[in-house]
Amino acid sequence: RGYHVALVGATGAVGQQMLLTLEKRNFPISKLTLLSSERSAGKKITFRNEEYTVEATTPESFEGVQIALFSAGGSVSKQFAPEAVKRGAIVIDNTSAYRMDENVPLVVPEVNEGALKNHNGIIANPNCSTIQMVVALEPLRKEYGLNKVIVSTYQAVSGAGAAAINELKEQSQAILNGEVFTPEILPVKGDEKHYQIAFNAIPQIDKFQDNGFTFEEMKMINETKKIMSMPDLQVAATCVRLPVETGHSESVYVEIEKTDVTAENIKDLLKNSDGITLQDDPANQIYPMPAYSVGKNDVFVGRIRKDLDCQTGFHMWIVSDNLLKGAAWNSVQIAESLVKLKLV
Ligand code: A2P
Ligand code: 11C
Repeated sequence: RGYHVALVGATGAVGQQMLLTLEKRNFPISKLTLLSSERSAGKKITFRNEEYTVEATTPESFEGVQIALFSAGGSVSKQFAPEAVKRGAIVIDNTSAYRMDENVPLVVPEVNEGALKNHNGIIANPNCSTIQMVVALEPLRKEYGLNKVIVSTYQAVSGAGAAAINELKEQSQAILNGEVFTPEILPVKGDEKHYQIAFNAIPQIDKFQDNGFTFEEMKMINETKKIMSMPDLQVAATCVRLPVETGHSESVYVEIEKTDVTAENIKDLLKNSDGITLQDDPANQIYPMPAYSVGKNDVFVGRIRKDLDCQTGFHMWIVSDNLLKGAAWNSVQIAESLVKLKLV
């Protein structure tokens, strides 16, 4: 008993975490189809003690598939998600291909699980840095109202895929050995220039847009408004890549509507909110950090404090495993919600 599940991008950094998450959650699977590009076709992957052979993705790969998880880049989703839907599958897409499409729900279950009901075959999983932020913002919106969000991110290289993780490790080793190296992947594989990431910080994630923001920053801005159904929310973002392997961190400044709220009120609220672990005890040096978030599904929040000038302003520090809540876990959580809501 279970569902025929296909995983596109099974060999990638996120795909591997999706497999581990499906296994950990004991998701009901009757048949599993593992897909990649031609490059990895034939590769063996073990899942629940059974060996599977990875296949190259074709339209026919989706025959009989009920749930298709996509994490192989936007162009692959654009090419194959409609093929999967045509054959009766529900697609959970972890790329930016369909996120802003008004016929596609963009879902973080803690925030807008109900939006799943309106799906037309494709459900979009938001960008990793957006997901962890909205999990922390939603309780504030509900309880106090939300006017403004300004976020600066400190993002891990695994967000840019397996090749970027290798680049960080090889560069770090080369620098420690006094060897020369040539950056090839970061900040953006397809962009003209590449910069050292080891022992550095790069204020560019994805390509620059005409308005001076990067695409990653625009994703955080537009996706937040859509997920929270707040088209008029004021949001600004600055996204920075750090030499951290996994775990995105965010410094977030919010202005709420209610005027008599204290930092303690917000701590109490977030402590009791779904998907959040509060780590906020400055006296004992307790705060979230990416290295300690790895392998965990929750969003970690700390450093909550009231702004010194603005009565309704608060600062906080939000950390989560970008491959889990930011990608694999949120996708599998969407699949679990579909089962729970009898939508599959
Ligand atoms: P492959 O191993 O064949 O390259 P990452 O984000 O870690 O770089 O992973 C990207 C994932 O997307 C990999 O599983 C990769 O497979 C897959 N992929 C890349 N290009 C395609 C494609 N054209 N069709 C299907 N899967 C693809
Ligand atoms: C990063 N947030 O850290 C990006 C990766 O839109 O799903 C996720 C890209 C996306 O590089």
